[in-house]
Amino acid sequence: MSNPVSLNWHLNHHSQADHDLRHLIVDISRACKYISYAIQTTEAGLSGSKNSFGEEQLTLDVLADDLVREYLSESGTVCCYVSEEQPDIVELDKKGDYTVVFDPLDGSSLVDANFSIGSIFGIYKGGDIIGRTPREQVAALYVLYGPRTVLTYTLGNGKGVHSFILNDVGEYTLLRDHLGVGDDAKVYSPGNLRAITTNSGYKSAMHSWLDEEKTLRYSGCMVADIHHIFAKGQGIFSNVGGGTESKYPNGKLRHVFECGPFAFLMEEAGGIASSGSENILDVPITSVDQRTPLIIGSKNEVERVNNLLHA
Ligand code: AFP
Repeated sequence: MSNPVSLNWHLNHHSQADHDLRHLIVDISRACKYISYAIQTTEAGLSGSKNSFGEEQLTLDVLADDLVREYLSESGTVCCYVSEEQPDIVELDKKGDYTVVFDPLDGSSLVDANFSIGSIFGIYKGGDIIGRTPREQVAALYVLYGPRTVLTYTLGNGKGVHSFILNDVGEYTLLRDHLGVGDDAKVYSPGNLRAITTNSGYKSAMHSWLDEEKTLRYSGCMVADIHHIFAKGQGIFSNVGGGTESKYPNGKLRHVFECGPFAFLMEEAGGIASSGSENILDVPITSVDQRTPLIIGSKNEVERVNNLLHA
């Protein structure tokens, strides 16, 4: 029996990642292995914030943030990072070449329901990300903690999008390589639907999906919902805003940690990500907590929804 392809081998031989970037991605994958284990073994979130001895427990999102920080600190390749759990940019190793942006636990409000959740990462070369765009990422990856744990990464530049499964002995082995997303969508995944009360364009998009009898798949965790598009090779996911008086006028999602990394992965797979008016990869980062509307997935469907949003 031939050996399965490991993540490290794939980064090295297929994607020809440079030495530090390869080690950084492998270090991130290790942190996620422990996050996956913590999700399987802790009762935090499932049982409330106290353990069986009545002691306060760390919530899973704080635990996940600590684990990622620990591995990034040890890697020696990271000059700074930006986490959805931290208010500011955190400086690490002055000699490090990379900035890592991440949401350590996306979908944390779903933990008590035992739904799938995930982690999202974008990697930039150099220090300051303010004023730059997500197109400048040199890698993006996400880990989906579902019935099985799956990691998907890209280095962009035509090197493809590849998925790995965490096996029973704690190794990531190749599941599917060169994931592709076709131009037309049969499946839709509409987030922040509360916006249709004040956004007539979004309401039209929703009605068109119903009229066309497309298939609804929506879990409330964007990692799981966008992974569905990569797994099926088609689909559309949206999270757009309502009027200026609504709770999320720009949609609920963060540009830096959520929209940017997924846009980088989606474009590499042949799909596209839009803010409704611009390619997400070209929307400049003005602050770490900036929100952007997101319409992502099969090209023709994203374009059709953009037109409805502006009609
Ligand atoms: P939580 O991390 O608070 O659970 O939020 C998850 C999320 O940011 C993203 O993963 C979902 O797609 C989105 O929120 C769900 O938004 P709606 O509840 O408005 O559809």
